[in-house]
Amino acid sequence: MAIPTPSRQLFIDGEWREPVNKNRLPIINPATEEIIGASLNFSCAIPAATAEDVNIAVEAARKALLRNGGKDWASATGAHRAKYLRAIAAKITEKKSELAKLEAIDCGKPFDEAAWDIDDVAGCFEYYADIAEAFDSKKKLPVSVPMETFKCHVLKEPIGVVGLITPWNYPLLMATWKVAPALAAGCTAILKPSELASITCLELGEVCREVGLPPGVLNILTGLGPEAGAPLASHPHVDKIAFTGSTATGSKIMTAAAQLVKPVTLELGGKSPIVVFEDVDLDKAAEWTLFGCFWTNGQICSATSRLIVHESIAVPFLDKLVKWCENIQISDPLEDGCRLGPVVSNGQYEKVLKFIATAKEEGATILTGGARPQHLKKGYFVEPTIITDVNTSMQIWREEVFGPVLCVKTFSTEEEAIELANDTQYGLGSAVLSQDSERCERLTGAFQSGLVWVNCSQPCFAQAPWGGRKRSGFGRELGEWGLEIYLNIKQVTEYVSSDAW
Ligand code: TXE
Repeated sequence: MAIPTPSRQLFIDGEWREPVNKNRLPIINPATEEIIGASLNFSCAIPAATAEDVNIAVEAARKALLRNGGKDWASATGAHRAKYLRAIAAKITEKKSELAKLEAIDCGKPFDEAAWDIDDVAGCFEYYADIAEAFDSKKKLPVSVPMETFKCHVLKEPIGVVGLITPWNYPLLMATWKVAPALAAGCTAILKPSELASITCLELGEVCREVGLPPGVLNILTGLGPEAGAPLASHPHVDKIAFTGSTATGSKIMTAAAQLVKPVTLELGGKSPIVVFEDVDLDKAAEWTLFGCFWTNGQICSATSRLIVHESIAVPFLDKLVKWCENIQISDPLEDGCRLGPVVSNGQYEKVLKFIATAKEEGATILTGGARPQHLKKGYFVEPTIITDVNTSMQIWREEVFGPVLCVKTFSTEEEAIELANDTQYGLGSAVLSQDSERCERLTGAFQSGLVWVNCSQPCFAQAPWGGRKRSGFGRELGEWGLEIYLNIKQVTEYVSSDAW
């Protein structure tokens, strides 16, 4: 079984380096509540970077961006950058099983889901290798202007050194959604993964070393948010911040960036609806509903965690959901057949149980689940939970839980369904399940969200834009849009007449 060596350090300027203050943070397996490696007689711990390490990493990234002698990352050809992105993809595929195991023990997601994630990581690097090959920052994009005495064109150039701050629910995949397009665009980067799940991001450093990525192009600093993330967000030589995480932290990052008028993109929380009409096939609809909410142990920013179901099918539909929930295999993520693992940490476990307790106090009914599964005495496990008798002022309807908890409301008319779906401060995803394509089209237009799923929930492709509205943030990752957020647009206008001005 792959266990990270205790010797991983911060990855700066192409090398492993001890953090300046030599501090480390223990990492805990959420399925056993043990420090990872404890049974093998060592305690695996991640280095805890601080502002001093951030300064060193930013300097390395700046040097790599604009090294003298034409060997810099920013002005290299797209084909040159693509070569490295492809090599990273190939190495990740080679290490898939090891990386999936590390992901599963670090953040608690079932091994099979972690393995899909690693496939997606390799796919995303491959995709941005293709994009990098087609992208040329020196290409003049003509702009037609109404005066013949002037010629105008646009250049799309890398934005510079970027800070990438990422969460724990898809540790390596969320990092990749940022690292791959940033590097494809010609930016150099400092990645700060979540302190709750950093191991696979450190392994990405090893992959970069093995493929010979030029020093300083990608630097990886593990550590706490306020100690390592905040100095990165407010660093004067970091040109842009891309963040995925909570709305509260996103707001802090935006405030810090605003002091320097630094661009940010934010992918934040959600409370996405799934609207189920009376004409669905109940089995298929149940599958998408459960997958949409409980995948990754319910810790997905776009989880469709508010079920809005037509009143005429509510009883048989909920019966189906409950039966399935009661049969799901909840176990150590590495056990064969595991479908639901633990949530990431003790803090998250307590938070989820508190949400359930508050829902009960506010008068909701726990239809199934609501507690730790009885057969598991250790680990941060929560049963898949379905909550009914919910009203729209309850916390469980309004706030993101980030755990395996689905809350339910019924509707009678399409207008009511739309109103309930949009009754949220968030705007990341929305799903509609119905065989009536015109109805699906109407809901697609009415949903106030950046993503819409029709007759499904959660599929995600490297080619298609991802991002939210309202308090779910702004900016789009993935696809060609994911490259644009790492580019500056430069207007060049030339006076071409022989007449004196
Ligand atoms: O998130 P944070 P946490 C939601 C989910 C969860 C809650 C809290 O509801 O229960 O957030 O999780 C770094 N300056 N999501 O506390 O704080 C931090 O180190 C700069 C939704 O883990 O947002 C980590 O790398 N950086 C979400 C990253 O921010 C700071 C996924 C995310 O941590 C910082 C995760 C600071 N002041 C949680 N403070 C999604 N949208 O997918 C923290 N960080």
